[in-house]
Amino acid sequence: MAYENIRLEIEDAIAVLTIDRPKALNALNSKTFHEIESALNSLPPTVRALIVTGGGDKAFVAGADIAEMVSIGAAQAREFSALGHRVMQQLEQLSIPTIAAVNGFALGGGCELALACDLIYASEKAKLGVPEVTLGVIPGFGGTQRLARLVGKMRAKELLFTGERVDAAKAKEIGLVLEVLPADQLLAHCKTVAGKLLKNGPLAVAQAKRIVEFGADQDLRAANELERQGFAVLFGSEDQKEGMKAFLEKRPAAFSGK
Ligand code: DAK
Repeated sequence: MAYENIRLEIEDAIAVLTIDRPKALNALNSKTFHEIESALNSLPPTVRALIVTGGGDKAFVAGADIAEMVSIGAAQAREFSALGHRVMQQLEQLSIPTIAAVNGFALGGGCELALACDLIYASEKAKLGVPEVTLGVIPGFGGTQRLARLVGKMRAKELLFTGERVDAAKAKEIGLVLEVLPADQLLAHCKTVAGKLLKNGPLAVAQAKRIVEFGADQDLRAANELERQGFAVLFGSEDQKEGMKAFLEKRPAAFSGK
């Protein structure tokens, strides 16, 4: 399918989704959100990891599109926010692991997009932040909640109240990104990480993701019950038999995802 504001490239089991509107530093307008939604819906089952990055050499995503938002009213804002939430949740709930390759500015909605991914790696050039208060608003795509859950309430409040950007090193220090890479190595690093995940049982990786995601919002007892159920379900899979047999036979496992 032809897209205007994004690119979806699939190399074997890894898909790379590039938000590609460099003239607006890849800002997210409604059209871009609809294209992301449709790209995510179109992923074939052979894809087992997704990398999200930004087109051009400056930005991952510089935010929601301010030009589109400047004159909207409350009703449209609610619609736009609902669209953004839907897409972020879709990304968060994909059964495959997702990796944000933050190659430049990840501000506002761009930071929220990275936060909806499972793993975040950044280039040395990256700058991250949630500057919405400087525009008289707050993040509208789940960023307040995902940020606080990732870096803790107080760090999140500091970023949200000041609207200040942090560089990649500081982002790593506060746990907002996992690692910082030279710009020309970022994508290759993300593909290497994706490649490692691909060696593992896909059903097990999907369960681990689901249980961390859903468990994080529940009390410990309920979350542990989720883990027990997920653990048991995997024992009905061919992958569990194959993984354990392969170990005992001292050979690499050949997982089928069944
Ligand atoms: N939206 C639209 N256009 C953007 C943009 C954005 N977020 N960011 C940059 N651009 C455009 C610029 O307007 C400029 O366009 P032209 O003037 O060339 O036409 C072009 O991209 C290049 O940008 P600059 O000339 O500004 O580039 P610089 O290198 O000088 O500066 C920058 C880079 C990233 C520091 C700067 O562009 C910047 O500060 N951008 C805005 C960053 C920002 O504030 N992001 C947060 C956006 S607000 C809600 C829904 C959503 C949200 C909130 C509520 N509800 C519905 C309730 C979320 C809000 C946000 O994400």
